[in-house]
Amino acid sequence: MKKITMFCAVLCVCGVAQAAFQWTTGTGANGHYYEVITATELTWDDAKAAAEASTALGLDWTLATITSEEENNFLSNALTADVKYWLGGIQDASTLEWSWVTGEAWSYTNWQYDNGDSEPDNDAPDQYIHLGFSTQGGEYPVGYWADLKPKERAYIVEAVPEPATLALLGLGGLLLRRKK
Ligand SMILES: [Ca+2]
Ligand SMILES: [Ca+2]
Repeated sequence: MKKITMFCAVLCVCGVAQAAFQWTTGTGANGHYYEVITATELTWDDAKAAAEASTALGLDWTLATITSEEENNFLSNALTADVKYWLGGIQDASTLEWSWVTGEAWSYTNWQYDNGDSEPDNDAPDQYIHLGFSTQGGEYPVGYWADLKPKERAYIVEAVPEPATLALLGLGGLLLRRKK
């Protein structure tokens, strides 16, 4: 948690962000904002919709994508609740190809592999990645991925700041709610 800069989104009137944090230090730091939502568990589709409807910090949010080992470690270290989290990964039901909701390249993966029971097991209707997290270890060790049945779960969202938005935040974010 030391590497996480915490922000209090006091200007957020709706959407998901209540305590977004930014990845600003360490190898691979991308400046993106993230929030881990555990208070309201949603289905993957509803979590995706909630993320994309958010206007928190004046940014465009999506379900989080993990495209490097560093990002995987950063987010794993940010998790505190012993639950499973939706990420923005989805599998094509016919081709079984995986993709990120953002269109980012599908390259880095960190699928769970435990005693010969490997993920993704493509066991329909498992089709959405979750970032496994358990303080107990075992079936879903911290930071490992699995495709999982689309029930209600916690989720992680991500936003890419724009330079203009950062400037506004530097001024206190007072302009974020100005009328269109
Ligand atoms: Ca990402
Ligand atoms: Ca599975």
